Parts: sequence; structure tokens; C-alpha cells
Amino acid sequence: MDAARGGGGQGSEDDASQEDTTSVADVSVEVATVDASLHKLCRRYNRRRRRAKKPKKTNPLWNLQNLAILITVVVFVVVVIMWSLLWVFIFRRESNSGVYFAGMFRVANVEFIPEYRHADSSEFLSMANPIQHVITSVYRTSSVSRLYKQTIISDLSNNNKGGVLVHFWMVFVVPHLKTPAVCEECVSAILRDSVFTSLKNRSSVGFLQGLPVDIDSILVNVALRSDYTSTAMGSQCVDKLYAGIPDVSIPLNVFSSWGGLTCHIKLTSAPGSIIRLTVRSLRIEPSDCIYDGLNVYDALLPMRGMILYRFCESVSVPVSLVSTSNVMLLSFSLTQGSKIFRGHFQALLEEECMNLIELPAGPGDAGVITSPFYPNLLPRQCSCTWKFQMSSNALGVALRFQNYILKLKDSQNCEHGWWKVNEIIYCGNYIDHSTVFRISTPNPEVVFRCSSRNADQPFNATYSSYNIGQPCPEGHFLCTTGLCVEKARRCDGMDDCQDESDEIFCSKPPKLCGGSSTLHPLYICNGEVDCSGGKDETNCTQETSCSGVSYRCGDGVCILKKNAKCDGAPDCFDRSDENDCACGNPGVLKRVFDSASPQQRIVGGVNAVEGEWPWQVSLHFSGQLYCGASVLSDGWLISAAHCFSKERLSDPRQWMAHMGMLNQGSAKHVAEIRRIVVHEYYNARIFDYDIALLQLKKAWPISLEQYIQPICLPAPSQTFSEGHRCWVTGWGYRSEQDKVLPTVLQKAEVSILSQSECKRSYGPVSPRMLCAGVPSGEQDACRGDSGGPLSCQAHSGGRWFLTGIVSWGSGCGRPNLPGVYTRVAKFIDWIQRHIDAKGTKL
Ligand code: 4AZ
Repeated sequence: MDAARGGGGQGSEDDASQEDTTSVADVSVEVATVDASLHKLCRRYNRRRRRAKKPKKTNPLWNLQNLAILITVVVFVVVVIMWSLLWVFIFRRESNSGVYFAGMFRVANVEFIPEYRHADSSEFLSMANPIQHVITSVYRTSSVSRLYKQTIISDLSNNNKGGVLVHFWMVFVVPHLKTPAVCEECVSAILRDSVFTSLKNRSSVGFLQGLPVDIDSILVNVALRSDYTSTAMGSQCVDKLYAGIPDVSIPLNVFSSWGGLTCHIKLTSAPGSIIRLTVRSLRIEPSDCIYDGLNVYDALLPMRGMILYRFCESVSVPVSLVSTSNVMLLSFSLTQGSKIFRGHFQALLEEECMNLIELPAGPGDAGVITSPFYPNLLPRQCSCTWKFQMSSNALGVALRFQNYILKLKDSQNCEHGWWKVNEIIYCGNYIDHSTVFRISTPNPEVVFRCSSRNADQPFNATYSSYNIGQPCPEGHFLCTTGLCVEKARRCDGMDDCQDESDEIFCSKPPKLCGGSSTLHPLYICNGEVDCSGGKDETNCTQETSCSGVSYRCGDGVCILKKNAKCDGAPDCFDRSDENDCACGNPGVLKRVFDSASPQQRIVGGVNAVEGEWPWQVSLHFSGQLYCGASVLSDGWLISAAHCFSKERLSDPRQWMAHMGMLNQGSAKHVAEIRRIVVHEYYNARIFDYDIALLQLKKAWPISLEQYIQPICLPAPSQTFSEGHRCWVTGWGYRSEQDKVLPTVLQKAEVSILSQSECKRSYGPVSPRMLCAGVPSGEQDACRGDSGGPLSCQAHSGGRWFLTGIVSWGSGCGRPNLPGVYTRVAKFIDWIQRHIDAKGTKL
């Protein structure tokens, strides 16, 4: 009987629970009926209770079951209500986001008074409030009126052009879908278009609802919310300092205890002056300015377009930089830890840079011209003129720069200095060697204008007169870099001109193995037997004078053997040539190198096998394959600068290094990137200095050394002669037209080409470039392979060296258009300097 009743009871409970499910579903759909449904549920529960009570004997278990159901339902309903409220108040709110703009403009015809420096003064408020209303009314009557929230005038500064410079924040609240409506250009255009200027008085000052505003001074930049909250009024982390007297240093010392915040120091100086900031020392964690950094702005608000300089690493040698006007903002982002900034700032009176130079005849340097404010960084805006007066019309002016070159301007803008020499325009560029710019007209006028987006490196040049009819001394050759080198040095296999102009159109040096003439230095101890009996390869460990064709041992002694590094034989007396040689040896996994691979030929390539190229890395940007790289150590990779040159590509957080991988998607290790170091002279137009280092966040696990291993760096003297066979590897496209990237790592064999051959294909290529390919073009690198290795062995079975980095080329796989690679041997000091400074070991 109990059992039968129990079964019936079970049946009715199932029915009830079905009913309950229906009503709960109703509740979740219509939140407003929650109470009614609850009421219904209670009634149903009471009915069931009454029904349950009908049997003469009450079953306590039965009541407990019902109670449990009720509690479950109530909890469920409460959860639904809370979720709905959360959705209404949090998620829906989040779908509207704040968009922040920092802006400034000059209000003319107003006299600045010192009280304006204090944002809480009544004078400030009576000036700022009407301006705030004007801006508000402009945007309230514009196409973005519904999105506009507020304007806050944060600062008023005096201005070198007169009037008052107004610095303000604007906030828009924008549903996600409408974000494009408040783009930087749109918001800026609204303000600009609201200024009415008269063509008649030809002034840039017009009227913004009655306010005299200089239309040329309007600048609006989108800004970060964190910058807004940390600088807008009420922030505890803003300091203001004023330099009223020129040349008086005001100390600036910051000891971070705030950690995790962005703090600002606003500097202003007397009208007519500019500000010089000197950073004496800065101690921060290097992180590409992601965690720690000091941004210096040429404005009073953190405006993206006004960044003067970014200090992303510690500074130990003082650096000074100057502003364009009398305002500057220091924006510190410091994480917890002992972070220290020491420095000072001062007001400088602007001076005209105009120089009259009387140049005497005769050899030797007559003086030095320097960039404005030298040795301070080059400002964003400057102008300087040098007028040379010569003693004879037969004389010209030779300007010898340390690390700078002038080239005729083409259709592009000058990025590192604009020069006008006798009405001809040149662009300046930084380079790692000296150049001589020769002006062959008498009494020339040289005008220089700063044209960099940020503060740039300073430069200097020694000047001398030279004989226009005979620029170089007797017995010398004029290089296209303007340098003069001894004629005997032409075609000697050494780049004496620094641009190889002394080494082009040279016939291959004859192999003078016998007789009295000496054998060309390129053939001596280059690892190849060039003379019968191999006498060119004997006594290679003997000491020689240090030059580009000798190997420098750790103790500074140079030996003749060019490829001494990691060749398995100790050649240096101190054995340093065999130190640090745990590299370039694919090891156990790769037993038979030329083993048959699946036949998938791509730009002449075939599938690689597991462990064959353990230094090969696949670099993924935002989850997509973008470039290749090579492993240099447990903490560093090397790649091409052009992979990271655009702003969005320079954020290390967006990159992942897939290591120890044969098939895409099966990496043995995926590493995060801490920092990207792009070569400071990288030239995006001609791909010169196309090299970058990537520091990993964490060392890759040593347990993976079977799959991941560094490649050896060549010695600066390393030579592989024309025709030497090397391998290029990567997951790049298999042809120019290809739309699908291969899954398996591809390898293709290519031959090193002479620089002359390379120039025959491409015209001028820099000494930092190297060509490799096959005449038919069949084997080549392509898009997606960039940054990856060109791996070479001195001899079969030897260690592999990173001879090149995939850089550029005309298309892919075209006949007589070889791949162009970054010549790694030219960058050994640069690589070592960066890796040593920032710690190879993590
Ligand atoms: C590229 O776009 C690229 N054929 C790389 C290498 C070559 C061409 C293009 C050489 O990344």
C-alpha cells in the first residue's frame, strides 16, 4: 500500500514539476510578471499541500520534497531577477562606452593673468566657464549632439603667440555601434567648422560663437580613459610647476610609491620661452612603456599627436630635450617597486639660429655645425641657417656628418630633417657611418628644418673647404658617400666607402697564388682552398692586424681565419672562438638532413622535417601568422624590423612566438613577447637596417631543447663566397598568387649572390643587404617568410649560422630577382649590445 501510494505520489509530483517548469519559463521571459507567477506558484504549492494533507496520515518526507521544490523554484526565480537587473544596470550600461578627447586652441585678444594658472581661482573659472559653454553649445548643436556628454577646461596657459591657450577634455558617451561617429577627425572638424573666419583680414583668428579663436591652433586628439581620469580635475596625481626666470634650473625628483597609477607633472614657463627637460637618471622596468614608462608631451594634456619623447627604459646618461612652446607634460606610468626619476627643467629664451661662417681656404676642418640645442635631442620644430662665405669661387663646402646622410628629396616627406641647399631640397636620415656632403657652389646657404614627429637624435658636422675641380687629394677616389679613399683600396674586397661604391664594377680579384704578388685578402683563410696545395689556408691562426676581414678573438687579438667562430677547432689563443657554441646544431631529431620529404614544391621549396630547423619561429600577430623569426638564446629572438614598424604592430602584447613547430598549430611552446627592439636606423622606405630583436617574457623550457635551439650568430668577418648554398625556411606563401599558407614548414635551397649581382637586379642595395636565390627564381622566400632565417653552414656537418633575415624582394620566385636578406654579420655588435644590456638570461 505504501509502495503503491508512493508510486502514485511520484506520478503526481512529476506532473507538478512539469507544470512548475512551464511557469518558471514564463517568469524568465517576462520579468514584470515575477510577482504574479510567484503568487501562482504559492497557490499551487498550497493546493498541493492541501492535496497532500488529504490522506489521513501525513507523510513528513512528502512535505519535505515539496518544500525542496519550492525552495529550488524560489532560488531560481531570485537568480533570474538578479540576472535581469544585472543585465539592465551593468551589461547594458557597458555597451555604452566613454570616448575621451584632449584638445587645445588659442583664444586671441585676451590677456593672460597669473591667476589663470590656478584652476580653483575665481579668475580661472570666470574665463573657463564661458569657453566651456561655447564648446558645449557647438557640440550640442552638431551631428553628434546625442553622444556629447561634457567638456572640462583643465588648464589655461599663456602663449608665445599672445592670448590664452585653452586645454580641455571632452567626453562622449557612445553606444558601441556608433563609435565611428565620434572619430578624431570628425570631432576636430566640428570645432574647426564652427569658427567663422573672414577672408578679408587674412588672419587665422575667427569667431567661435563670439570667442576669438585661432583656427590654426585647434588640435583635438583621442585619448585614453586612464589619462582622462588621472589628469582631469580632482585627480590626486597631478603636479604643476612653473619656470618664470630663464636658465634657472628647477629640480624634478620622483620616487614612486604610487604603483599602478599614471601621474602627471605639468610644466609651464614664461611666454616667449621654451622648456628644456633634463632626465639625469630614470630607473624603471623596461617593458616597451607598457608597464613602466615616462611619456613627455609637447602639450599640457597627454595628446597622442604631441608626444615629444617616450622613455621606456632606464636612463643613466643624462638626456635633455626641448619643447616647441612654453608647455610640457611629463606622464609617469610606474608599477610598484623602487622607481626613481631625477632631473630638472628650465625655461630657455628662444633664439634665432642664423650663422655666418667665413670659410678659409686650405685643408682640414675649419669648424663644426650642430643641430639646434646640440647635444640636446633635436626638437620637433626648429629652423637653422648657415651662410658660408668662401675666399675663392673655386672652393666648395664639405660637411662631414658622423652618422647622418643627406639625399635628394623624392615624393615622400622628410622624416628626419628637411634641408635646402641653394634651393634644392634634401632629406636627412640617420646612418651608422660617416658621410660627406659636398656643396660645389660658392658662398652657399644651407637651411635646416626639423621634420620629425618626435624629438630625434642630434647631429653635428665638421665643415671644410675643398677644391671643386678636384674634391679628393691626389691618389684618392671619391665615394658616393662623399668620402675620399685611397685608389689602392678600390676593389680590395673591403667596404672602405661605407656604401660599397669602391667595390662595384670590380672584376673578381685574380687568384695570384704564386710569384711576388700577394694573394687578395678575400682568398686568405676563407675556408676554401683557392691555391693548389692549399697554401692560402695555412697559418690561419697567426695574428694579423684587425680589419673587416680578420677574426677578432675575445682578448682583442685578430687572426686571419675569417670563419673561426664555432667551427669545432680552437683557433684563438684564448679559445674564445669556441665559446658560446651551443647553437646551430639540429641534433638528434634531425638525423638525415636530406631525407625524402613529402613532395609539395612551393617557390621551389619542400616540406621540412621535425627538428630540422629548431631555431625557426612563427610569429603570430593577433592570432594570425605574420612573420618568421629565429631563436638566438633562451630569452631572445631575432626578426625583421618591417614586421613591427607600423604603430599597431609595435605592441609586444599582440605577438606570440610559436616555437619548436613543424606544422602550424602544433607548437611545442608558445611564448609571449616582453619587448620589441627595432633598429634605430630602420628605414621603412628602402628596408635598410631591417632587423629587430624580441625579448621573451619567460625563457623557453630547457626540456624542449630537442625541438627548440638557437642558431649561431656569424662573426662580423664571416664570409660565404658567391654560390655558397644556404636554406631559407618559413610558412610564407608558396607563390606570389597563393592565397593559402602552407601548414608544414617549408625549406628552399638558395645560393648567395655577389653584391654586384644583387645590384644588377635591384640597383642600389645597401651594404646591410644580401641577395640569395637561383637564376630561374624557382626557389625563393615570399610574404609571410619575412623575419625568418637564411641558414648557412660553412661546410657540411658544421654548425648553422644566421647569415640572413628574410627582408624583401621584387615579387616571389621571379627570374633574376633574388630574395633580399638583412646581412646579419653587419649587426653583431648591435645585437650583442642590446642582448647584453638587457640580460640574455631571464
Ligand atoms: C614579403 O613581402 C616578401 N621574394 C618577403 C620576401 C620576398 C618578397 C616579399 C622575396 O614579406
